[in-house]
Amino acid sequence: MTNKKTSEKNSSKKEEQLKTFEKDSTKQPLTTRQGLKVNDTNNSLKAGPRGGTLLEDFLLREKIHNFDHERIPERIVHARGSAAHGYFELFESIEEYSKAGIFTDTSRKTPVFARFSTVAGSKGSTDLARDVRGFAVKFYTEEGNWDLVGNNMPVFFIQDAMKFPDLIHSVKPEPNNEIPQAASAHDTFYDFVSLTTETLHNHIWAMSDRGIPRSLRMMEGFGIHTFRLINKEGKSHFVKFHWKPKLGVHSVTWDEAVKISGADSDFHRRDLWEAIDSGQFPEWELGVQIIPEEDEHKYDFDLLDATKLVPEEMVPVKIIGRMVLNRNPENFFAETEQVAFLPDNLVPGIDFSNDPLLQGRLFSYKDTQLSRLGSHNFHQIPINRPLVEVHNNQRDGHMQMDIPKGRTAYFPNTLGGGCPYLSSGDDGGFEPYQERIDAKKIRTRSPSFNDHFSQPALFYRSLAHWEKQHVIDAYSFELGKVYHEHIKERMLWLISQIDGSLSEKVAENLGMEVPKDIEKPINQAVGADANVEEHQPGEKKIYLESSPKLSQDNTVFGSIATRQIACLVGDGFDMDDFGKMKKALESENAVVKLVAPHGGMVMCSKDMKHKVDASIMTTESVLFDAIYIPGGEKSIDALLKKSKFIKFVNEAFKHCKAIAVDNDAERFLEQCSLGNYSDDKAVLVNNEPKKFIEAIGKHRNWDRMEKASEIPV
Ligand code: HDE
Repeated sequence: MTNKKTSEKNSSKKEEQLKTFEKDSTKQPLTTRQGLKVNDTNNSLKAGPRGGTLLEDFLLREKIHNFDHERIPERIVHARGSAAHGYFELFESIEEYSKAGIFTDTSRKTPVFARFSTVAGSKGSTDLARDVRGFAVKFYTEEGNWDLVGNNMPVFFIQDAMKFPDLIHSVKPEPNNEIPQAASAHDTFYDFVSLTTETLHNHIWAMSDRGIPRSLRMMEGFGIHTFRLINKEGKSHFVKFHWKPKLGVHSVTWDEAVKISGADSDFHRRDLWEAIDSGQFPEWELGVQIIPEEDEHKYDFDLLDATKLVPEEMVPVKIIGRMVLNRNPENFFAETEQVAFLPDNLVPGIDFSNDPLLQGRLFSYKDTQLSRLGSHNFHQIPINRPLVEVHNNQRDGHMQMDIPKGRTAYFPNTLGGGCPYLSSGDDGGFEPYQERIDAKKIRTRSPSFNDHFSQPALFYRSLAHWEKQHVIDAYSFELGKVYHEHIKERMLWLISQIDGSLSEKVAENLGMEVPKDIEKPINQAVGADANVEEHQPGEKKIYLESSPKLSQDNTVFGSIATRQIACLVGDGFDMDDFGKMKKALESENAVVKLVAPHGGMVMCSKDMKHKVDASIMTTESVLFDAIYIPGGEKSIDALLKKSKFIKFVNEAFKHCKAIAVDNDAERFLEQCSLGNYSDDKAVLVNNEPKKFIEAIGKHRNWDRMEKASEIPV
């Protein structure tokens, strides 16, 4: 057991380790890479003031040479990402299941580095693409690094690693014209999806609100694969990992996502950075679903199939610890870009299952880091270094940063005293789980993976009415962008396997009919030699009517911490109204911003100057969670003179956000297109701040959705 003092020390150990690599140039002279002080970094060395540049100019050559090599290949998938440092702590030991120190020692604070990402887009693409989000966490444990490299959805598109290049090639920009960027709504993606029925489950998650999160801090995370936990006695249990955000799971609407992409394509990155910077540290609880080995074949689905989830109603999630992110990186490239996550970074007490997707990942990540980071010594980059010491007989290669001492680089040896020596399991040595195997070597897919429709249907059945409407809209948008009729037809047929009314509504939006049946060109994910009949998607089963935990309607509500509130003000705004509201909102840790007709300063009714956070010209309604307009005759007149304020409020109303106005600000609402809002629970006129706070805490007023869809913005 680590005592409390040691635990605090451990949590800052990674920070200390990174600090030894940090470079602070304050009060330092500019030098070359060799440490030579430089007297001019503005002019190259020339043969006379108007003459040619001289080859001998090593200052010019060094500067340009470094510049030429600044970029490394971006990640093939998950190129766009943002990350932060923090720690993990365990609430209670689960030693009956795992011997891992991180799961048994409650006195530890384990440093972590978490990176969130989109999948399809390039490094500079928008944060708000409809996409799966990566959720990768590196734990710097006392036994070495453990990486849990997951996503924000509990299932994956495909079942076998062999299909990954096909999936990614289909969703990425099309190879002839490199269009579209960070978007799944195009022919090649739907050509593939419609032929590969196993994709249907992850696909409907991507079409749901999960595909467009409000914040990276408001997403769940999942390890997806079934892993193993191994206890001291060597007994194995299957496990699924879950991250549950303290702020609940919340999303934006598609209309907002599209507009945010234009107004601030760094929306998620900025949100994460600012929350941490302001001391509002994002937090997730870690949960485990534990399944005894004996129960491996008890379910209607295969635990090794990554396109299936285990409903929480069938196996509850046991919360065992929490992760807090409390420090932004010092340098994006050195940390967020160079971090290398590897699903094969394991510690004793955790092990792999035979999930064929996971097995393929164990090869891919190390391989990809090599081409991305350029050297197999990437583990020596500060962000990737474990906290424990590393000793082995591996040597040399590009960018070796260590200076290994001694004559021996082989094992066994006597000349090096037999070191570095081997550790037994009792001494913390990693021992693979001894799984019994008696099988034929065979290139196939298990028939137990063939059920492709039951779980997408369970997901859809479990959604609230507003979530279902968003799914209908998303399918209609995405398929509406597909050019080829036969692809749309196949998709409509597939969607009809999820739910008849869903496919009818999508078909209506597309101006098409749902085909009654289609020829066999589905589920082409089988080899030429395989029995195609045997590999067709199986019958839809209903083993659970609904799984309420899958709906965002049942997430955590109430907190307004870090929510962005736009206060629309002009000169003369009522300071009494504003002061009271601001105090109430800030006491709940919301972020209050003044949006005015101009930049600079704005004057309140008490003749005090207030700094404007954004002029109406530079900001958009979609960047805020709620709107407040204090009274003040002159202020309201000033707002009414700029039509963009009207659009601002109309848009917030359309997106079902809370709006509060005081005194003569109601005059402003009357000019907007809200219709009769007297019974709208989230349009508050002259109400207590408490009511406004409650409305923001509900995230959105979805009861307004139908009416809001008619607002012409
Ligand atoms: Fe990945 N994946 N993946 N993936 N993945 C990569 O590795 C790959 C899969 C995930 O923030 C790459 O370092 C294969 C599932 C995340 O740096 C690459 C297969 C899940 C990240 C790769 C999968 C993920 C990656 C590209 C099918 C959720 C970003 C850059 C067998 C459980 C990590 C890199 C970060 C990144 C391969 C499937 C999550 C190419 C072959 C399933 C969060 O190696």
